[in-house]
Amino acid sequence: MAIEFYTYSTPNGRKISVALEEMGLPYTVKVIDITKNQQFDPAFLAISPNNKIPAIVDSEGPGGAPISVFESGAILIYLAEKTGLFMPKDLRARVPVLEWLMFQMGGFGPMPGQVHHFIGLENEQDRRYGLERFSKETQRLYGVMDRRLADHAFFAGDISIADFAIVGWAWRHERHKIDLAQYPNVKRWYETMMARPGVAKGFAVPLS
Ligand SMILES: N[C@@H](CCC(=O)N[C@@H](CS)C(=O)NCC(=O)O)C(=O)O
Repeated sequence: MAIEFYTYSTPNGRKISVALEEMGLPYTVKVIDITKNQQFDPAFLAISPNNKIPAIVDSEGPGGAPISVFESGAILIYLAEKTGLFMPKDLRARVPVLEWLMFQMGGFGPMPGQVHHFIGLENEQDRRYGLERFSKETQRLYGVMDRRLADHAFFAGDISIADFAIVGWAWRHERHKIDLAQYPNVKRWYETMMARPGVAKGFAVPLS
């Protein structure tokens, strides 16, 4: 049975379509139009109590019973555990996957997300402080990623769910005003990721 994938075409939603495609898991898209407040529908809140996409329902969960999962990081870990793909079993090798996944969840998502918010404000006074603060932090995060990728092909050695999480946000680099030419290692990694058929399909599948 296909996994039900509740989503919209945003960076957090795209992380999961990329992972599902790369893992070769069958899924059906259930669009939650967050521009029409569908994320507040009681049926959706029952599986995603924080009223945010993405969420999944896997009818073939652990022990064969259905399970729902919200929060994109939790979904990525669940899918990796389910398939045995894109996250090593060995604890030492698993640590960098979790580190870079949490780096994305706690920073490289919330920070560029704030740039997307403040950049859209019309009032210059409201916009200036937030845009400056979150743009600086976003640039710093790209610097951190560039240093990591100077001697790693992917964030955790082999390609992993951490790369799927990060590419979801790097996909919007133009929106948060980042020129990848200034971060050559990120650029090389981004182009490698986008050239993968599974990643390309994950970004092309209609989610809205
Ligand atoms: N930490 C959450 C963040 C999810 C998130 O921010 N989703 C946004 C779209 S990218 C959303 O659903 N916003 C609707 C709302 O806040 O009402 C995750 O990674 O799953």
